[in-house]
Amino acid sequence: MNDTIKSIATIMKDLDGILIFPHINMDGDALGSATALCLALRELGKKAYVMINEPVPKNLDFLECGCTTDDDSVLDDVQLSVMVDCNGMNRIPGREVAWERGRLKGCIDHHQTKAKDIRYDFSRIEPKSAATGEIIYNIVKALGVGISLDIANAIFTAITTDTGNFQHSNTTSRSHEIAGHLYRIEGFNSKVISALIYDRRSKNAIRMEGRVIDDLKFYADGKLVAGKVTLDLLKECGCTMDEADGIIQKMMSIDGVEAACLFKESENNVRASLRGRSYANVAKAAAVFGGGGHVLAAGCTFFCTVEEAEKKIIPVLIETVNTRDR
Ligand SMILES: [Mn+2]
Repeated sequence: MNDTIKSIATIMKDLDGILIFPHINMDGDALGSATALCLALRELGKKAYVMINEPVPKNLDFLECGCTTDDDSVLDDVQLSVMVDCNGMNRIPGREVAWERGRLKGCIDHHQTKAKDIRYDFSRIEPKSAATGEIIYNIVKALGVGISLDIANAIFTAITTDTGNFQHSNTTSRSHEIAGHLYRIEGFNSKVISALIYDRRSKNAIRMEGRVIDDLKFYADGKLVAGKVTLDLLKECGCTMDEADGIIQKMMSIDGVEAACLFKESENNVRASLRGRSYANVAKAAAVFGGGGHVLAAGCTFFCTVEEAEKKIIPVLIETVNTRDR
């Protein structure tokens, strides 16, 4: 059961000492939503932090406004721990101790798949929202806080990144309406923010992308495309995994492709990022392997080699692109 925006704002107004948890491998929506909420709570005079345990991706460094910390003991008294853009403990690994410090637990998210291992004092999960940033925008308004330039930049980042710059099918009139309001905030400039997010890729990252694209495999008459970013490739190109962002969008831009799968190898596991174009329910395919996400954007994790992961998931994805069940 979803709590209302108003009741969540009322709960938050009464609390102080709030830790906000974006998901691991934070993206623009996770960090943008967390930052916007943190800044709004601070506007109300509250002590709030965004709890992270990994570096902020380079293309999101402009969101750093003193909100993030990796210090578990940053607050003496934590009255609320709240997850944003995720809803399960598996999405905040390494931050369990900090999470448990919150006397109340909350969740604000837009992912369709819900974790069963966790109980919240309040939660709001809106799968129809293009970004968690849209929900946060409404909470900020319900808190009675004016949208500052920093909050506007954070919410815009959340929405532009999760909608693929307003191109994905999750984009709604509301996404544009919220963006429309942000444009009216003094000093807001979408061009500047977009350039910071999208136009700062390194030469190495572009070269790595070329290597991945050279090596793509196609299945099911070109309806499915799969690629991989291995540890060896990262090393050869002098890149980190966050520099692989955007490759899957390139794969999806190929004519005739209905679904894409990008394997990302790390020391401990292989993450498969999945995208669907129109009818391929990739959340369902991800769920077969214990993953989840949105109907057209999902992911799952394998604890084996890339080749073994390929063997497991490619047949499922071929089935997915060959089935129109929605
Ligand atoms: Mn999101």
